[in-house]
Parts: sequence; C-alpha cells; structure tokens
Amino acid sequence: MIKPALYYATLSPPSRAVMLTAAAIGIELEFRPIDLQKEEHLTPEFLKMNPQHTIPTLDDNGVIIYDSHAICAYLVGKYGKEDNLYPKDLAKRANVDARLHFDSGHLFARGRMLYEPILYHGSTDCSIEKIAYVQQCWDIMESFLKETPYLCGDELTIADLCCITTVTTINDVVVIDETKYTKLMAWIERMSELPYFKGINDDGAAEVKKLFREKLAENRSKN
Ligand SMILES: N[C@@H](CCC(=O)N[C@@H](CS)C(=O)NCC(=O)O)C(=O)O
Repeated sequence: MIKPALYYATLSPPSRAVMLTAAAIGIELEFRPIDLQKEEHLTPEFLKMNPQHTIPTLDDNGVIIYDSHAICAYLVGKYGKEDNLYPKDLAKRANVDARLHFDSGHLFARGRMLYEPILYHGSTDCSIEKIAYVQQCWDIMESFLKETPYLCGDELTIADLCCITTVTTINDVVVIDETKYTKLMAWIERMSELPYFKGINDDGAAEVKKLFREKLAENRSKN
C-alpha cells in the first residue's frame, strides 16, 4: 500500500490531530513538512492542491482532503478496523460532528484569532478580552464532560483527538482554572495517558508556546 501523504507542521494543532488519529487506527502516513513561516503553503503547487492554503492537507493517492476534521473522519472510515472513533450510527455521528464543529467554529477559531496576529503579523494584542473570549470554551467543554469521560460519551472519538491538540497548545496563555474546570482537567489527563499522545503532541504544543512568547516580546519591542 502506498502510504497517504500528510502535509503538516508539528506546531499546527489540527496537523497533530490527524497524526493522533492515524496512530489511533494504526496506519502509517508519509510526512511532508510545511514551513508556514517560509510560506511553503502559498506556493503555486500547494495552492493547486489546497486553495484554502491550510495544513493539514492529505493526499491519499490523488484523493486530496483538507480540514483536519474531514481528514480524521476519512481516515477512520477508510482505514479504521472499527467505527468507535467516528461511529456509523447517525445519531452518534451527529454528536461527534457537532463537537468537531465546536473545535472548528469556536475553540480553534477563537484561539487562532488570538495567536495568528501575534505569530505572523507583528501584533501585540494579547488583551484580557481576547483571552476571555477563548476561555468561554472551557465552560462549554466542562458541560460536555459533565457526565462522561470523553467529549461524546464513554468512548474516545476523533472529536477528543481534534480538541485536545488545540487545548494543550493554548492552555498557558488561555489559562484553565483547575479548581473550576475539574472535568476538563481530568479529560486532559486522560487524553495524555493515551500511549501515542505525548510523542505526537507535546513537542509541537511546547514549540507554539515558546514561539508565542518570543514573538509577543519581539513585537512589543518594536512598538
Ligand atoms: N479548520 C482547519 C484549520 C487549519 C488551519 O488554520 N491551519 C493553519 C495552521 S494551524 C494554517 O494552515 N494556516 C495557514 C493559512 O491559513 O494560510 C483544519 O482543521 O484543518
């Protein structure tokens, strides 16, 4: 079998979500690193493949898929031996889809509004208001986890794999009050115990944390 190729960066939370999903279902990917700082996602070749110029992007023998959530669902459907990570049952699947959209539309989107201007556009705006807007997601996630160990119930799904990479990347700036969000903290701990988790996630998350602090200081020194 020719391995599906993943265009990715370790600092990208959605790229790490796809890597976690591949590890969870036990398939190997061919990794093709993309350096966003060098604008390798804006080359004509990359834009031809993905006009949205985002990573992760998957090339599965000519089938091109972008958006991590779509990629994770595809990989489980095509290569997963079981459907637990992305159930075929329509009601269960809708629940997972809703949480994937929560990551896309709320969690990652709000985080990106805080991080991207500082990392790439010289901004110094790390205001309490911007942070508080992302922190609202902790309330929502605490509710999701009120009665179950995972975001969609008793089983791990791709919704957990997609949300955890975002949470563990931004949780130093967008602080989680450990006394208030006990379910969320327990979920983070539970996710970090997955055998493949730390090796895939931790370096990239630490890289973003360091880069964010350095860029914020650099941007402030120029203002
Ligand atoms: N919803 C998308 C978001 C992907 C995304 O925004 N990736 C960032 C890196 S973390 C990126 O490619 N940024 C470059 C750009 O948008 O031009 C997904 O889940 O794949």
